[in-house]
Amino acid sequence: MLNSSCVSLKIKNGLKCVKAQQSAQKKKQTSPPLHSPARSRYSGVAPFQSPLIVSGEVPTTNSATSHSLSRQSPVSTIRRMGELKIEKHVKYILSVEKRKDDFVSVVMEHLRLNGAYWGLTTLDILGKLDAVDQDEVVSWVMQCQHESGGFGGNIGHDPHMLYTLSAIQVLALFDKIEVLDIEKVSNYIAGLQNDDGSFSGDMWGEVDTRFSYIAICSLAILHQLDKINVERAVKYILSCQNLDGGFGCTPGAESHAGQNFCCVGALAITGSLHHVDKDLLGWWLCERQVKSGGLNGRPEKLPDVCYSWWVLSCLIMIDRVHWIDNEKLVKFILDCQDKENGGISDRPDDAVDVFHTYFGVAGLSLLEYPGLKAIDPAYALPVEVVDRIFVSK
Ligand code: 3PZ
Ligand code: ZN
Repeated sequence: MLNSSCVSLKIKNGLKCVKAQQSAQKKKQTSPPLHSPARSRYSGVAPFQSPLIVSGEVPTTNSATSHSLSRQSPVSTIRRMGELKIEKHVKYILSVEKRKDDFVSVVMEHLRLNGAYWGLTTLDILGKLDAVDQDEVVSWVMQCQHESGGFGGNIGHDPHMLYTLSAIQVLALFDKIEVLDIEKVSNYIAGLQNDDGSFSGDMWGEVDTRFSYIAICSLAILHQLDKINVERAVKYILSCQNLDGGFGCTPGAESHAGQNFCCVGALAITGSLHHVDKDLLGWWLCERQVKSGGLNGRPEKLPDVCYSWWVLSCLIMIDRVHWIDNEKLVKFILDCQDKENGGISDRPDDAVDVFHTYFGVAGLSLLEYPGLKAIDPAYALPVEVVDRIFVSK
């Protein structure tokens, strides 16, 4: 038994080396290093302690054969890879926001606060956040708060960590964190930490590394990380890393792309990424790219636009984004657009929704598609919002 696991580890390490060599070669040939703030913030330093990179710094090299895109050279990039229908997507998001009683809204009723975060963050990345009535949104968000301090998915719904982070993120987008009773919200979140360092999602107690991320991200934004035991939280997250390099929702659970984002994001925010084997994790992540250029969430599964975010954000945080073909991924995401009515779907020719529109646009932002605001891979908020939270205080 011992032997077989050693053998499989050896095989994996062997493959990993091949992959690393291939990637290094690929990098030499085509890809200049990138120095944008979104990409460099997490190289081993806790951002809330000392952000190293000045916003607006541009890549020093740029060539027509480069795999990486640049916000500075839109014309050639768009000509080569197709066009993001920015105006159509803005219209689509605004129309979903207004349609409160159709089928999508009925399905989404219980997670409306998540939906608001997806839609509003998309608008902000597209430069159109001012198209919504800020006071109306802020007032509605605050009506979703429960007396416990947590937020429900809609007015009158039970509080849960999932909606509490969305509430905080939406308020951060509008620079309205100050309307919160920070003591109350952060006590709600901190109260959900368990003795082993893990977090439950609500009072009913389901444990999942998703909730570790939500707690750490929320408390970091509120400057209240000292309310929890960060060391134990990190130790718990590390105990969820598997031999294949990926992370699961509890110790021993199968590696999954979404869970990787939560674990890697939480480690990035707490300045703990030096604890992970980045080559091994990077190997699992870059194996997610399939022929069409899209990324899947687990081996043998179909690609899906939302994995562009879960996987790509991790690769950027661990500095391995050059291990996948960026240009093919851009093309896959652009192929998932509804070019007539706006919106992005999970894969080409499926029905669009707000969730995949957000993750598609956010993925393109991570890939530095021209004309989009940069998004932070750990906080999943525009870099300028994150800078406002951490640099100015
Ligand atoms: C979708 N939810 O459980 S859900 C979600 N999925 O609430 C929202 N990729 O059918 C929308 N799949 C669409 N608008 C899908 C959010 C899921 C993720 C499903 C999905 C996405 C492939 C199958 C879980 C953050 C929060 C929640 C999730 C993930 C991350 C659905 C199906 C499920 C859900 C909602 C609607 C329309 C939209
Ligand atoms: Zn999806």
